[in-house]
Amino acid sequence: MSITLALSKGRIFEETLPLLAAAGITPLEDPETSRKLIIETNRPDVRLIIVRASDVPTYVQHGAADVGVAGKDVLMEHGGEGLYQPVDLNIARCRMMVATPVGFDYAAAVRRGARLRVATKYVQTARLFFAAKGVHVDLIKLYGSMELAPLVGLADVIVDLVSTGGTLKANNLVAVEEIAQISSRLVVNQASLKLKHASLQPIIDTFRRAAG
Ligand code: PRT
Ligand code: MG
Repeated sequence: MSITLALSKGRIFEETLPLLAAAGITPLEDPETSRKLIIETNRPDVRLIIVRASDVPTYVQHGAADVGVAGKDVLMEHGGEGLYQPVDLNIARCRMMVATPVGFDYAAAVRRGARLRVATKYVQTARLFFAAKGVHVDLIKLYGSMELAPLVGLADVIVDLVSTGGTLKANNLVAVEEIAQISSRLVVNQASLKLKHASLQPIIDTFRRAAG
């Protein structure tokens, strides 16, 4: 039975390549240069589909892909419904943080019980995080460049991913609280795991060993 694997271009594709290699899977085209969204591999029974990072859980949940690689940030936001998450691949690591302009007294605003305007692409995750802290927030959904929002008065704080910290620094922002450590996970469609167990289990096992 054939296997469809959902990946996003960029860091997830690049960091998954060595894991695919360990499983004897080589893509026949490079998604960075090819315009094809379905990429065949050296194995006639395995193909890749190239989707937006935030769409990977959706394709796998509905069985349009049997397996995929998605960041924990994306999985927290999606909810993980219908997905089996057997392996932390330890790739594309970063941290989800609350960040503010340098000089904004976040701790004092939280103590005061101030209502915070939070700009983020992770509205569900941010909602749960601030609710658990008892902080009142107005959530502002953005699709990118969150770092801009506090600089132009759209928000008091942002919730975004940070790896080197270079983007925050360049925009005079500072991380003030960690929400979660992020890495990418292997996600598997629950029905596929049963129906295609013979083909999927060796891939899961190899990824687990290669991820260390
Ligand atoms: O880019 P696109 O809009 O298509 O989608 P995407 O941003 O969701 O995809 P992509 O490929 O950029 O990210 C895929 C996954 O990589 C994310 O879901 C995370 O799990 C993971 N990851 C790891 C990161 C980062 N590190 C990261 N640094 N994703 C994004 N960033 C961004 C961050 O949002 C911020 O704008 O990089 C910037 C900060 O980087 P530093 O190094 O300046 O701190
Ligand atoms: Mg990106």
